[in-house]
Amino acid sequence: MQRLPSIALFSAVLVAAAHAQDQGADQQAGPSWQDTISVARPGESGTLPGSPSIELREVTGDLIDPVNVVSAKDDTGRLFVVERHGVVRIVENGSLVEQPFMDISDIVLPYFLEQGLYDIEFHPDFENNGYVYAHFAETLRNGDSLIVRYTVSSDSPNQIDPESSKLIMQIDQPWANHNGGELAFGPDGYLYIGSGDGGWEGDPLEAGQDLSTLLGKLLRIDVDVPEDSYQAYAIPADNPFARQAGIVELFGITEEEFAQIHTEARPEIWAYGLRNPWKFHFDSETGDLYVAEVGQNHWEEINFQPADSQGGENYGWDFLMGTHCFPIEEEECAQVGVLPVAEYDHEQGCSVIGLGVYHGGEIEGLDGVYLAGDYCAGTIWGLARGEDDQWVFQELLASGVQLAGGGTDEDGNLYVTSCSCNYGGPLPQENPPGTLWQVVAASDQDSDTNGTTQQ
Ligand SMILES: [Ca+2]
Ligand SMILES: [Ca+2]
Ligand SMILES: [Ca+2]
Repeated sequence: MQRLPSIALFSAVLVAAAHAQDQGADQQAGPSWQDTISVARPGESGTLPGSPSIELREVTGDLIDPVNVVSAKDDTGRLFVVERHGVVRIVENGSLVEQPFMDISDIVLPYFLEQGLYDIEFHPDFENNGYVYAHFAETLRNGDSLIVRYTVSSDSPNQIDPESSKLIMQIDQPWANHNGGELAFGPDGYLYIGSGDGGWEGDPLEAGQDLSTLLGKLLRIDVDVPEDSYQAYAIPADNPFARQAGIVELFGITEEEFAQIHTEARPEIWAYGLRNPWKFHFDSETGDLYVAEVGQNHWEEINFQPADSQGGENYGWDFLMGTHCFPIEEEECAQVGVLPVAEYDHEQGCSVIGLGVYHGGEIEGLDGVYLAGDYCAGTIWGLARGEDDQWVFQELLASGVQLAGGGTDEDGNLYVTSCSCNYGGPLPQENPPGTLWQVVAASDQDSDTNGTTQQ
């Protein structure tokens, strides 16, 4: 029981899990839950129904540690490339615009590889309100995560107004690693925020399972509050922990409603049990959500959340890593929460980089396939349901580049970024330049051995 955070007293799931762990030694020998689950692993899960074949085509180089690529979905066709040191560059008609869209490098802390500017997202009504949200490690607060809203300049659609900043949220960061960082507006119009477990290794804060902290979570907030409100955001009424208990409610509520009351839980939480959700992506057509969860030393995993999810999923950290016990040496453990649909081990990579769901219409067999890559190995896999409805996780490309991020344009075409960036430095500006690539159909003529082509 000593590994359980106190908040677990409020969680039937966790108490049950701990009970099962305590009883582990007494369990009758028999098939473990791990023998009966289905999770897709590369090489073991078959092939994708449409047999897609891809390569990477260079769009532009000369980027400084590019970690994300974003579309404003405003019919301008512009792509926005997030550089880790705090700058956002525009790619228009295939070429890099000289003037940055945004430069907040004076307040962004990029010293550790997992720090810096993580992502920007455009408000769903960006065309009318000009709002852009940035998530970054801030210098004065020694790397604490800030989510700040900026407004596009009234003089130029290709620049934010640097004076327009409005603080939306601050998340204290006890350690430099595991900061999550991804932002996305869901089909519901709410802003989703990926937040890591705080850092170090082994989740020393037990943040993943602690509902009283924003660390180790997927958060969901409503940024559409009146400008004169004292709150920078509101809590969507249907967030799973939005309901706060009042004494007057003691009578006349159901057992199910009691089970949903967690008096210490942060109402911003949408899902929990996460270690470092560095990237997550919604499918722009179905609303399904894919969370690429960076694991610790052994397994990388991808979690699938269907569009009709009510939230409140526990993705298992730090009871589990993928579908395996944590610590890994434990041979038996309880199944906790929602298992990933795909996983791969560290023989095949080191950190999963979610790239996005393809809907570009050009690459045969790739429509609706979610792509993920690996930062160390450069492998790109495709994830989708096969003909028997089982998940298939298939290698599509050995790219040979160091993958860092990915995203789609407004037509559903998929782009990925690569860097030459490593733990231990140097600073982003001193690294060899990074590259923006488009995922395109493989053409046997002009691909080199790495499956990448220069423009
Ligand atoms: Ca994003
Ligand atoms: Ca951290
Ligand atoms: Ca998990």
